[in-house]
Amino acid sequence: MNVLIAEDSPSDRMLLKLHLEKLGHSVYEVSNGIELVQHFYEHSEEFDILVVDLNMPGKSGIEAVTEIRKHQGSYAANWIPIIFLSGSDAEDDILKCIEAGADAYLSKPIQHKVLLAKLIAVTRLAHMRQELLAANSQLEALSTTDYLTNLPNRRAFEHTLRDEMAKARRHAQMLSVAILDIDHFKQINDTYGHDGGDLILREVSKRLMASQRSGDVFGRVGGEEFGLILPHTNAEEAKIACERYREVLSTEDYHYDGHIIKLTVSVGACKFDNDISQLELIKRADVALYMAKNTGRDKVVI
Ligand code: GH3
Ligand code: MG
Ligand code: MG
Ligand code: MG
Ligand code: MG
Repeated sequence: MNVLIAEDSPSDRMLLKLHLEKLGHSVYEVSNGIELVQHFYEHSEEFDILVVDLNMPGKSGIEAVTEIRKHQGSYAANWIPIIFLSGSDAEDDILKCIEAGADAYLSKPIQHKVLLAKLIAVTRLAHMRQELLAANSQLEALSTTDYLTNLPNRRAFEHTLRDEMAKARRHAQMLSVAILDIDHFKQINDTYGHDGGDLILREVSKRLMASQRSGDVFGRVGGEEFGLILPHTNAEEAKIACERYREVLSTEDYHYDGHIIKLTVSVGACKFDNDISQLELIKRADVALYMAKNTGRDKVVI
């Protein structure tokens, strides 16, 4: 286990570290409550167990642990096992520590087997937390990834767009957005079946990814529609980038079940302006796409 210990007394800290290392754990040390909160927030998921001294200058163990447990919504913080450490055997102190969010209480001087026993108990909790964190990140991946193409789905795409728009505003940077739509895709489905259509969608995603300009973000935002985020890109550069993606997708034939399939795509793009909303930005790209569709397809309109 990776154990973060917070203890202000250097000699107690050293002793505790020796005990823990003897039991095969990796130890990281801080010397007060302020450092504990800060270090834990920055590396929550790297630690499995916290061992916290009750009395420390600046911020006490109880204050620090109360703060950590209040970090609502973070599984990493809510479920980290915490062992309190104190020179006091007072009933009130034991109760206060557990109430603040500790899972075990250990009095100093440390008795090796008592420490071992408490560690065995909280290691069970630590394993449960690890499973919770893993399940949570799996869920996160599932809820943001399009299962057919493995691209970010619409939700993830819009989330990234929101972040990129905020960045562009904050740093006065260029940004463009595009929607790329396969032309007459319905015909492909009608001719080769839904499986043929699916294969095309996967192949289009693959070719997009293979030709991805560094920093560009793609997402599958509709059935046969892909969203493109082009950071640091003005309208002129967006036109060039989108033309390149259009060409990449339409130059080489696609192959399905012995058939040779040709396709083209239309792209509507739009540059970001400081006072534009996300909805409006997408709408403008959509209007441009509509123009591309109505003026012959197989083109980029910006
Ligand atoms: P346009 O050039 O105007 O874009 O014509 P289109 O045929 O591409 O557009 P339309 O919106 O008429 O048809 C899109 C089709 O995409 C209809 C829908 O059944 C199909 N589609 C949507 N999602 C999927 C999918 O996941 N797999 C497959 N195979 N087809 C899909
Ligand atoms: Mg102390
Ligand atoms: Mg289409
Ligand atoms: Mg259509
Ligand atoms: Mg469409």
